[in-house]
Amino acid sequence: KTPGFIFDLDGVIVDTAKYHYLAWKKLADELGIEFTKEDNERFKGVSRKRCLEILLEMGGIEASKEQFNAWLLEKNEDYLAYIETMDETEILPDVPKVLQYLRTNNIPMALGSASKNARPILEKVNLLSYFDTVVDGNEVSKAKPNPEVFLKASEKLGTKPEHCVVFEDALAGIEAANSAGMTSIGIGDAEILSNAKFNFIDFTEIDDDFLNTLLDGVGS
Ligand code: G16
Ligand code: MG
Repeated sequence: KTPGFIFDLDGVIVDTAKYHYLAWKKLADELGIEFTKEDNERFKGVSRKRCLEILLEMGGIEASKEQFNAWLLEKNEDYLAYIETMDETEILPDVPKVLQYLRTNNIPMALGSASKNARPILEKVNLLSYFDTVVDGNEVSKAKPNPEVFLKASEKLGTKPEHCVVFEDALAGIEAANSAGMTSIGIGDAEILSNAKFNFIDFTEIDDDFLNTLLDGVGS
């Protein structure tokens, strides 16, 4: 049985975390909330709505529903302005190499992201065509570490969860993959992503041999 490969977007395929940070930082400054790059770590893989809830908790700010939604919109408009000029140069190292290898071997591939902007970003960096299906923040109601996003991706790929491999850069995403019963691969700091089945700093460390091991081991 052929395995299904599922990729997170931010932090795995492209580094949009820096743009999310700039947009949250701008809003935090306006609201008089201190917001550092370390704080931004907690926002990785987390839905936009949940991020704003955390930010307001940090500042001890209560907001009406209208105000809350206005700030959500403002953050997203700023974020969209930052990603407006994104292109292929922002793809993380060796990602196309891995996608191409899997495509050559006819491996079904899905995107599994918390972002509602996933599709336009994939279009900008010219990688949309690699994915058989895209499951993003518009389709899921339960955020990572809930496995909903990855279970939906495996369903759309027609591949059982135990035959799926997930590439993730966020702790919550690794937890989601593990509780879905999938093979989790942490991309980034192995100490932070210690519960991943395999760890790599980035895709430059992933070679064809390792991919072949996955193809043999997970699909059988
Ligand atoms: C990404 C980011 C999160 C971001 C979320 C929602 O998730 O890691 O920081 O808050 O998407 O993004 P948007 O505001 O564009 O809907 P992932 O799952 O791709 O890492
Ligand atoms: Mg991510």
